[in-house]
Amino acid sequence: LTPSAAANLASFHAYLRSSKRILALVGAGLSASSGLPTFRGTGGLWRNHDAMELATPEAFSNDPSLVWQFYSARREAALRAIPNKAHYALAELARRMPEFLTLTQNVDGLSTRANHPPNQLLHLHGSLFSLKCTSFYCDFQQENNFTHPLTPELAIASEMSALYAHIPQSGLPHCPKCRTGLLRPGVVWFGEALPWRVVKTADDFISAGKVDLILVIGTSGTVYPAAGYVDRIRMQGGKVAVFNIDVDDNESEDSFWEADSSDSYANRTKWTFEGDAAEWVPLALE
Ligand code: BJW
Repeated sequence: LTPSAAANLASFHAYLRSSKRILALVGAGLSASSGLPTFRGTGGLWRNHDAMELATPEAFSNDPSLVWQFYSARREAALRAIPNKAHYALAELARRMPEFLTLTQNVDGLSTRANHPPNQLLHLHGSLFSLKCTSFYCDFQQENNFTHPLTPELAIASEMSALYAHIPQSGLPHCPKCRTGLLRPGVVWFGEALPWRVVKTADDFISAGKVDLILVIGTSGTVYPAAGYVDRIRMQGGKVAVFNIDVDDNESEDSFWEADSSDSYANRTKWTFEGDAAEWVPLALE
């Protein structure tokens, strides 16, 4: 470590030790070193499709075969991936601190697999391994379905494969309850509400007392309402620590971590740890 990096880390450690209530907001960069691609920037394309254009209800209704192949490939990649040191460090912090909560935007299940205490882990954007029936008349929902592939036809949708073949509706996952509805992944697409229970639990945590610190790990902070938690904590007087491989890039996009110049408000982005989250998070949380 350079002397300035060591001083930054020491000042963070001192504040961490004095903090009682801590939030972590995590995103795709947390799982990057486990080999899972992020959404934006390099690696944000799947077979030449912008991942953002596949994560919408419109994309699913226009081309469920394409969208299911995207999610099937991601289920496979997530099942093959293993949690990294940052997932474990967050799980460990949760065990040490009862008033610590991780808000994850990730749907890959890696925090759970790192034994993060489940009552201190909120999945803002659902899970690749949840399924829901799309029929208006059916309420079927299922969690922790790790079957892969979900249908024999979806076996063609491997992360490795460059092939794209249209799968007729009959070859896509169907609801075991109503037997007619198409199933969809239990993730939150653009324009959809986040699970209310999850939002309520996060809100209750924030209103129960001042959050001293928010750890912002591997997220571009461009997707709301998740990104809004950073400002909410800052407005309460809490401090912000950012862990990102590319801090400059995100600043230039007018992201939240170097809020505008002048006041003490901006000063509340206190620490930036530029580099791989899998390296910095364990060092910072030890
Ligand atoms: C590393 C690293 C390494 C890389 N180490 N770092 C307010 C203002 C403007 C717009 C809105 C607003 N409120 C709502 C909206 C609309 C919309 C929105 O936010 N749009 C913006 C794009 C402008 N939001 C919504 O639609 C949300 N719903 C909603 O608001 O509903 C309202 C409603 C209420 C009541 C009824 C009905 C509706 C829903 C948002 C859902 C987002 N879903 C997705 C897909 C999930 C499923 C899937 O996985 O396929 O969630 S989109 C995608 O983005 C995914 C992610 O969780 C999310 C965030 O991305 P993340 O994790 O930050 O990844 P990246 O790739 O962006 O960044 C990675 C970062 O890691 C980078 O910074 C790298 O530098 C860094 N990095 N390697 C450390 N090794």
